[in-house]
Amino acid sequence: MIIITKLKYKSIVMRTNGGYNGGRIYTYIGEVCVSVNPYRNMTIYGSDYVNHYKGREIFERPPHIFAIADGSYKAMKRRGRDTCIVISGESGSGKTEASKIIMRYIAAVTNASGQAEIERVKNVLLQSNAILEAFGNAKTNRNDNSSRFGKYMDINFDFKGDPVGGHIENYLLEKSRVVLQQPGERNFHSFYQLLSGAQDNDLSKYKLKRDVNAYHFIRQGKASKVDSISDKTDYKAVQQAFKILGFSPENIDAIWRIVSAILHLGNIEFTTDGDTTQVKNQDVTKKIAELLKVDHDNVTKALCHRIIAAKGEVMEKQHNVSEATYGRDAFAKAIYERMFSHIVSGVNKAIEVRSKDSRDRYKYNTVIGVLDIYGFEIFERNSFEQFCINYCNEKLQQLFIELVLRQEQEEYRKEGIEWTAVEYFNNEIICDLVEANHKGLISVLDEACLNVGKVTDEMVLEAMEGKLKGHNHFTTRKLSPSDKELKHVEEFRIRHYAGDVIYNINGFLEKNKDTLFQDFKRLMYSSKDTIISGMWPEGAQHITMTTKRPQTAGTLFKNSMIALTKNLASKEPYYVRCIKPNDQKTPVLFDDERVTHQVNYLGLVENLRVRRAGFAHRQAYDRFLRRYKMISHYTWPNFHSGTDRDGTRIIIDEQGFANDVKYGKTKIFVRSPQTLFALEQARASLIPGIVIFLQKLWRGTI
Ligand code: AD9
Ligand code: MG
Repeated sequence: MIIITKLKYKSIVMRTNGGYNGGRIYTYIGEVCVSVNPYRNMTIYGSDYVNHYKGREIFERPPHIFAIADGSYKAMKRRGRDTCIVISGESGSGKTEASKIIMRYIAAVTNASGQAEIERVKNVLLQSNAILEAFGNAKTNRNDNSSRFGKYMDINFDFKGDPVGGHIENYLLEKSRVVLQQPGERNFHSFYQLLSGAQDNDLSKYKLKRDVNAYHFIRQGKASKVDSISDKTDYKAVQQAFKILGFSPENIDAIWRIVSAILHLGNIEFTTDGDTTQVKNQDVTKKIAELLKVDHDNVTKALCHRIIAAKGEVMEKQHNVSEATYGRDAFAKAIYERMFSHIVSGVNKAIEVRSKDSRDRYKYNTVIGVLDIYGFEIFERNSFEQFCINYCNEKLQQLFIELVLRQEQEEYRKEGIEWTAVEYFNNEIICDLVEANHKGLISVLDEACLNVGKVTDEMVLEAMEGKLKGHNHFTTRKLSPSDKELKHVEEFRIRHYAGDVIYNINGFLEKNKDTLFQDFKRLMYSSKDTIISGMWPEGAQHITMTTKRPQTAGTLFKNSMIALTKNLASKEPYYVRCIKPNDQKTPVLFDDERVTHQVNYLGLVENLRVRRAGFAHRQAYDRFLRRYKMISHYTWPNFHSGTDRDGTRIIIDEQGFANDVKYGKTKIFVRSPQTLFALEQARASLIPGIVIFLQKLWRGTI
């Protein structure tokens, strides 16, 4: 077992005595499951393990993520509670794998009666991962299969506790990756899957060569081959999953045509004679027009001009080369993002609660939500995307602090147990730094986006400095000239709960504004392919119609995060905290320093302190007595002389644990896990004798 020991005052570290290296990758702090990425396939998820954990109480078995899945499932089934499992940890720590393990567990323990519709739902839920990962995951320098979107999945259960459907909410896809990748990174897997996996005739239908290096948008990172990934096999799995989810052949074809059109878009070059800008390689725009089923002239027009309406008059404005390149990239990003949302809607259609019957039952029934979102990340160069991702992690951390501490405190109060609060760092101040109205970084960015005059990223940074001077978690070179780490004037630093991150302001303004020229929207709406035109309904708007300024990317994200945390807070939460053991993605290295750092910033130290100051375990008296009554002659085989609480007290006193427990109104609180283990051992050592006793009783020889 991995033991979390206290080192000095503040840090705790996971020791590996037969632990991580011995394959024991899970431990608990209270009922929070801490998971260390094993970086190798483990044989601990098979049906033998499922049976071992099914229906058990959390402390009855060695720590395992199955116990958390089972805990949330039991709460949902027995007590009718909506529950959620929040999986957090930095990039590459194992969140997505954990979410899949949880879903597989739920699939394994449900539908005992083998109903066809429920089998379909389970299959669809499991298969949806292949599709979402193909289009939403990518190789980064932190993780070969990094989620570049956030995913919250609700699974709906009927009154019998069988899954009848679900719903996926996706959060901010990192679409900048479509046009730009850092060295060592890749674009989304889908592009490479298509080139490796499609049959020759399909490739020629999409006008593609098999060679990754032929396409600018997917070759920049110079990392097209990833050892741990087979794009060819994954392509097959995605095609299969599309079919299982009921995507029509036309729909699947439209999706791959869009992917192909994006590959071609990246190869477009522009020329100018000073006055007019033109596409240099019209053979490429012709392919795009064919793939998107739009008029070729309209493609080149949308790329090189924009139509603007001023005072009711419609004018054409030429782009210069850099505007045209900007437009091309914005177009590629936008159509990928729309396509991704279209795919998520398709998945949702396949998993929505179907039969009228189950929809009616669903009204009375419950959900388990599973959250798997991009982890905290620090790159060489951090931009708007990291800013959003890290803010999201701040919000989840805040929720963890609040819920774990609040729940704990509430329980002690309810049960009448004395309690002294434990100090902890509340990261609310960092959330406010990002999201506060008027003064927060997103507000400052939005204000700059609203300005009609020419605003630059540098001006945004100055406005931030003006508003946030003296903030403990924000600094720039100007605010802190002696700070050696801030090497460039365009950088700012946020002191996140998980560490300092230096962001480069360049591009923030544009990414927040997220402008896509109307011309592209109209172009897509004009597609003869109804699946494609259906993705762009706003293209129907006439040019002279004034449109309301759309919300900025930052504000949309902020609002979605606030809604997400509110939703999670309304459910009974279960936590999985994932730890990355090293940066080399290897199963053999347990880097103490890296692990200690994560243990500290994840608030596991405080979590542990709360549990230590409080109680490691609590159990209702009747359950406690049922489980341990055999270890005392006063309570076994029968206990007649008092309440469940009296019986519990007899056992505890007899075992000599009186000083380690407190008696609440309905539950016993046990301070140290050792007491619980000792009780478990006492029970386990008696079981063989009890079996013989019961056999004798059965045979009538007693
Ligand atoms: V990110 O924030 O999306 O970049 P995650 O989701 O935290 O990240 P992921 O689950 O993708 O990390 O895990 C990274 C890799 O670690 C996987 O591709 C596996 O190779 C490996 N991994 C993680 N958990 C397990 C596990 N329980 N068993 C085996 C694992 N391998
Ligand atoms: Mg992930």
